[in-house]
Amino acid sequence: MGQDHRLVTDEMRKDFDRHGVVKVPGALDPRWFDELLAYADRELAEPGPWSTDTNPGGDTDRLFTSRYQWPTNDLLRRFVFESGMGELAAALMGSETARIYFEQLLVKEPRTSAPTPWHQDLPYWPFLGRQIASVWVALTPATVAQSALEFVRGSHLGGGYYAPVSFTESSDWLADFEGEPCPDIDADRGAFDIVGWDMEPGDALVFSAWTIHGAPGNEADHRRVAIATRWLGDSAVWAPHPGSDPIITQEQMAVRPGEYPESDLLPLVVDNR
Ligand SMILES: O=C(O)CCC(=O)C(=O)O
Repeated sequence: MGQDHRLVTDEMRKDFDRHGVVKVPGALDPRWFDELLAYADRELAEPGPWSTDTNPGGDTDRLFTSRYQWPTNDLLRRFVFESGMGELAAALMGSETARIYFEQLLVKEPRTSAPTPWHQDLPYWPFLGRQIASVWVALTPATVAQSALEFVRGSHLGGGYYAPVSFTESSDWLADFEGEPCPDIDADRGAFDIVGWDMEPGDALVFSAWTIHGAPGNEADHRRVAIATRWLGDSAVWAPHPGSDPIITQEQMAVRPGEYPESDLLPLVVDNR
C-alpha cells in the first residue's frame, strides 16, 4: 500500500497500477514556475554537460533536453528535495521510499517538427524493478494535439524491454545497447490503447519506467517546457548494462548488480519506513 498523499486518490492508484500512467492536476506549486522557466532560458543559452539538442541556438525546430544538474545546481536541488515530486512518485509506486536518480529539463521550441520517439525509459537506465517512475511536470501549457506526451496504456505490463532510441540524430552511448526495437506505434496507432492529456502549468504525469510513451513535435507558437524527475522505489535494483546512461556508472557505485542501490549518489528524498 502506498503512502497517503493529499492529491492521490484510490482511483489514481488503481489507474497507475493498471495503465502505468496517471495525470495529477496541480501537482507543482506555482511558486516554482518563474524560477524554473528562467533556468530553462539559461540552459538553452548555455547548455549543461548532459544535454541533447536537435538545433543548437535555434528558436524553432529545437528539441532540447538537459539532465542531472541537481547535484550542483541549488535551484534543482531544492526542486528535487522540496517540491513534493518524490512524495507523489512514492505514493503512486506504492513505495515507502523514493531515491532521486536525476531531473531532466525538456524543451520544445515553437514549430518543432522533431517528435519525441516512442520509447520506454527503463532500458536507458542502470536499474531494474517495478517501482521506478517519472514525474513529468508541465511548466507551460501543452495540448495533445500540439505537443503533449502520449502513452500506450498498460504497456508497462507487456513484458517488453526495448532498445533505447536517441532523441537526436547523433549516435552516442545508446549505440552499445542490443535489443529488440520498440514497436512502431505510429505505423498502426489504432492497434494500441493510446492515451494523453492536455496539460496546464503545474499538472504532472506520473508514469512507470516500463510504460511506452512519446510525443509529437511542437505545433504551438509557444515554447513547451517541462521538467521530469526520475525516482527509485523500495524494490529497485542496480542493473548497469551496455547502453545505460553514463551519468552514474559501476565505478562510482559500491553495490553490485542485483542489489538495492544504496548510495549517496542516489539520495533518499522520501523515507517513510
Ligand atoms: O517531454 C518529452 O517530450 C519527453 C519526455 C520523456 O520521454 C520522459 O520524460 O521520459
